[in-house]
Amino acid sequence: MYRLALLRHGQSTWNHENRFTGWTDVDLTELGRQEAETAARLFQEEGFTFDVCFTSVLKRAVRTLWIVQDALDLLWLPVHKTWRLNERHYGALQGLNKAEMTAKYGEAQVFEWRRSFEVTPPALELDDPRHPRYDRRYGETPTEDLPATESLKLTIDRVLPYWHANLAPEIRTGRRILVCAHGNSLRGLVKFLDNISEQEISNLNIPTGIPLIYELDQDLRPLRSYYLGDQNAVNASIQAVADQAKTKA
Ligand code: DG2
Repeated sequence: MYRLALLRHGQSTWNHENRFTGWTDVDLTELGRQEAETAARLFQEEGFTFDVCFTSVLKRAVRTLWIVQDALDLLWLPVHKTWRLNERHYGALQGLNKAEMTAKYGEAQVFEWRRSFEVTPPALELDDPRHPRYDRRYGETPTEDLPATESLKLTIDRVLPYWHANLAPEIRTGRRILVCAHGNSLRGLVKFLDNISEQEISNLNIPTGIPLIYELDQDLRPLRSYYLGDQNAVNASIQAVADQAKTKA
């Protein structure tokens, strides 16, 4: 049996301000840092250690990983960073407040933007300075691969090749891997691993800073998956993500 550890980064400044974030490179809040510390403590208490780590090229995930590695005295581990684990690109919604968008466009529209499988948010213009083609960290990435918006489907289309080419082979060698990524890049991975339908995936939310463990068989099919820590707190955090776009009553 193999074990795979997934971790969404701790609370970011834009999670805190309730803004669509996507590829915007915001940092962790103090609470986000504490969440990463808590995740590390849970790993330690449950006897987890790692041989290799994977993360996105966005600092909220990278810093979460650093905090976990530091707390586990594993700063020496190899770390692979890839844009393929980045958050789903939220297009022109990036920077906008989720609850304000609900007040303006209604709950159904915002739910569709956040949780439908195939709908893409309005795209960034090609000449928008926020377009990833102007960001040097994506300099090695073919321009046609760089999104100006992404649905969950499109996110999965660029996460899965990385799973097949990098993550799965690493797991098969027996190395214990930690993947520190984002709400939607992880939803995409979970959809694939658990074979969740396009309808059902709308109801799946991943909380910040709580380790999600998969036990996998020889063919990397899930035997079981579970969050570490207090399950009431886990459920409350999942609900908070689901409710993020609600307008204040
Ligand atoms: C959030 C997810 O991404 O937002 O881009 O706003 O995981 O990087 O904080 P993350 C964003 P929702 O899809 O849950 O609205």
